[in-house]
Amino acid sequence: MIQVGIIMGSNSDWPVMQQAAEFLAQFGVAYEARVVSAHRTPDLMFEYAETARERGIKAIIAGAGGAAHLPGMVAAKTTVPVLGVPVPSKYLRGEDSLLSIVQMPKGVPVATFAIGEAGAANAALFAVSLLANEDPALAQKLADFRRKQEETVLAMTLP
Ligand code: RP5
Repeated sequence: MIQVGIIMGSNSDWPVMQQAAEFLAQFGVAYEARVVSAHRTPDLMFEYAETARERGIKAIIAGAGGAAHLPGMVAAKTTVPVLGVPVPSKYLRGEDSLLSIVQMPKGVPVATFAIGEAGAANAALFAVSLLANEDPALAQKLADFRRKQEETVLAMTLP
């Protein structure tokens, strides 16, 4: 059963959002990835958000660039946690995306991550940690991941 939905405003967002998919795959979390645009396919966006909970989706990672309304509008139509990823934009380097996603009015939260690949990766890791609350095996995988990461940094040398 699909546990995490990854959605994005355009297929041009995929090089960034692919990071989220790769991390979820690494942890064995079942996910789907779809293009759902707030501006270009608003009816699909509403349908996706409205049916997410009944389909068993536990978290939605939503990435968009520019006037990035997708995460906020999806959050407005579902109580499934929405994790927003600002995708770098052509002219404002994603600062527009970040500000569009992060400044939600009180009452409809979107957990907002860093601009770009790091944000997509961390959104996936955050989704894993949400799922790990109810899944001890997944919690162990997350602890192993952190330990390996720590070992990698401890082994770093400088010229
Ligand atoms: C947004 O517009 C998308 O999320 C994308 O980041 C941006 C540009 O889309 P394309 O013109 O590349 O389709 O809706």
